[in-house]
Amino acid sequence: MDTAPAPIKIVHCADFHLGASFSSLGVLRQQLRNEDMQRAFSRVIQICRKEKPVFLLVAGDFFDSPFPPESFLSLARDSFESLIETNVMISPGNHDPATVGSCWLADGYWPENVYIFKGQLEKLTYPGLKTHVWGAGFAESYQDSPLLGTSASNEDDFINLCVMHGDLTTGASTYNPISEDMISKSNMDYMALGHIHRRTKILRAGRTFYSYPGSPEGLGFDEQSQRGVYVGEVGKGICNLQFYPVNQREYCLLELDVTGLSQSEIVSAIRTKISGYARLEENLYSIELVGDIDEDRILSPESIASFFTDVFYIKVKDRTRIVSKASSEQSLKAVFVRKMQERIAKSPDDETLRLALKLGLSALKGKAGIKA
Ligand SMILES: [Mn+2]
Repeated sequence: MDTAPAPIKIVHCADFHLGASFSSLGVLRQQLRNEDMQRAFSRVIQICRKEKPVFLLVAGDFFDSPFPPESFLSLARDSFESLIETNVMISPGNHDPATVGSCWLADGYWPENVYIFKGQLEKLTYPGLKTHVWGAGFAESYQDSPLLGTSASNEDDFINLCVMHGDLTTGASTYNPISEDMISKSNMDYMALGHIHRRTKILRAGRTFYSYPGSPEGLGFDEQSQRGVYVGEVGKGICNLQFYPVNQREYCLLELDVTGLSQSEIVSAIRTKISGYARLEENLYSIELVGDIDEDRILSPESIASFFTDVFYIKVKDRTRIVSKASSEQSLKAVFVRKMQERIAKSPDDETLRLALKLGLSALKGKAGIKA
């Protein structure tokens, strides 16, 4: 009599983007962020050494490009090779597709325990584990037609895992569209997905569990909070995965209403806000100053930021509204203020517009050289 297969241990990661550029942070910090990426990846390898998963499922965009820097390439190869008890299953994504000449197609480069899905859906069978591992990979940067399709349906008593990079959507996508309906019809036990950088919980469609673990190290201020991988057991109708954080730093996007505050009050309000973070010196902060500022006040984001040399990175952005008594008047000054505020509203990132408004106001107020 057939017995149900025993649950198996897996680690699921995605969207490392190793080799990504952090040039907006400056040369020194870019180098340090590269080291962070290596350390976050090495954390995952440490977790694998300790937990000894049967499969490490890598759901795409492992590298930021199909031609990654040699340092990341050899780190990946040597690390994977060291996991002697683990099968590393890689599904290339839209950033690191298995194109001709890509690292994924390099002859004899990857160790024996690494399997790379290079295109359409495939199935690998592990009879001893009563497990099938399905996977597909991007062969180009775009993939309009679903790689999952309907061919995956399988009714046997094996555990069915699937690793894939794709876009969870109800409509079309150029990044391998995957709908809940397709997941539900796939009859997989677990789908290890990548592409969406914000972590999901363990979700379920029909009898299929699925998740996006998100990027294990944040890549920008739209990738906040703790980040990591999923670790645990999956089986027939069983999915018991835990989130393990591996990120080295956190991106923190904060907003501060500075209406009525002096510069020193702004500085201490920012200090209070960031002191809520456990490793506050390690993080990257983007502080947006909002609220109303009187036309006579000069707000200097650079000078405010200079009070925080103890943190890894801080950027202070002026998003305040300049309030001028002239706005309600019928005068040249009033027209100038209104026109400038319209332009600032359209391009809030353009610091020169704010400066132009302030300089214009002081010029109009000063009436320099005009005799009464
Ligand atoms: Mn990605």
